[in-house]
Amino acid sequence: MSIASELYDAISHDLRESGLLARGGFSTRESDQAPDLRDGRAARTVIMVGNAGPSMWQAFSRKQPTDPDPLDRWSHAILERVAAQHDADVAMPSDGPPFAPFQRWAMRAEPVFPSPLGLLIHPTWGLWHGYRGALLFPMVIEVPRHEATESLCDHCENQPCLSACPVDAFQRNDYRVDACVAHLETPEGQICMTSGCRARHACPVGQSAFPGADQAGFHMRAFVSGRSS
Ligand code: B12
Repeated sequence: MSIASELYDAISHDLRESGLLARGGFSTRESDQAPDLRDGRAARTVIMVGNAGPSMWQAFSRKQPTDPDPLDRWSHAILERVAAQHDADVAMPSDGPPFAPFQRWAMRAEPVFPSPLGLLIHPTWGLWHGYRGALLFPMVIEVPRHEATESLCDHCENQPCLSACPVDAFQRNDYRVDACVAHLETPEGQICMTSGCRARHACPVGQSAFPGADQAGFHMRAFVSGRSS
């Protein structure tokens, strides 16, 4: 095993106690629009950090932070700590506008594809996963390779995600955010608020990766109150 993959493994290991996952990475090219590091060096490798399954929520809830944007701040602190150990810098998905193109980076890092909802679909976790940040490195690091595959959505005949929303907020290539939020503020919308987006639940892939009502409710409340994710 090369030193470079040992570094990737060390980062995965450092993240694990916080329930976060190293989710692949890539060597940058101009079109990635990766920002420079704070000290001006160019980012040569990006490693994505994210969450899937219950582990992040378990670690986060143990801390019970009460500050505003608690999950973003908690994630940021963890990423900064890991970055400091490995001569890296941090990019956060919610920093902006302009936002860093996290979904495009994610597609470079692992086999995820745009679903009809706009969210990326993962072959195991379906629509139940997210990105908490990215680590930017000034050197080239060997990262896990992923085979070229195709999106599971290409073989999904009925695309139930597109018809599950009670107010048809998701149309192909269009997400009517105002209709979604207006519904979430009604009594009928409380089922989506407390147990997660119906359209995401309708996807047959990764149903067992649903993180649980606590976490889903947290994200929905954050989305409605700040229109953030
Ligand atoms: C602004 C934003 C929103 C806006 C607008 C989304 C939109 N219509 O584009 C609002 C506030 C509505 C939103 C909502 C949500 N979002 Co949002 N959002 C973002 C954010 C911060 C910036 C997007 C952007 O402009 N990027 C800039 C462009 C240049 O980057 P890009 O990667 O090339 O752009 C891609 C996206 O715009 C995407 N896209 C196009 N249409 C849509 C529609 C939707 C619904 C989404 C999510 C993406 C999307 O296609 C582009 C090409 O790949 C990203 C984080 C980030 N930095 O990317 C999260 C992000 C896209 N959101 C995310 C999530 C999870 C959500 C929510 C599901 C949150 C929740 N409740 O749990 C909700 C959706 C509501 C629901 N029903 O549940 C995740 C998606 C993860 C994934 N599996 O793909 C991201 C990556 C954040 C994260 N921390 O992981 N979001």
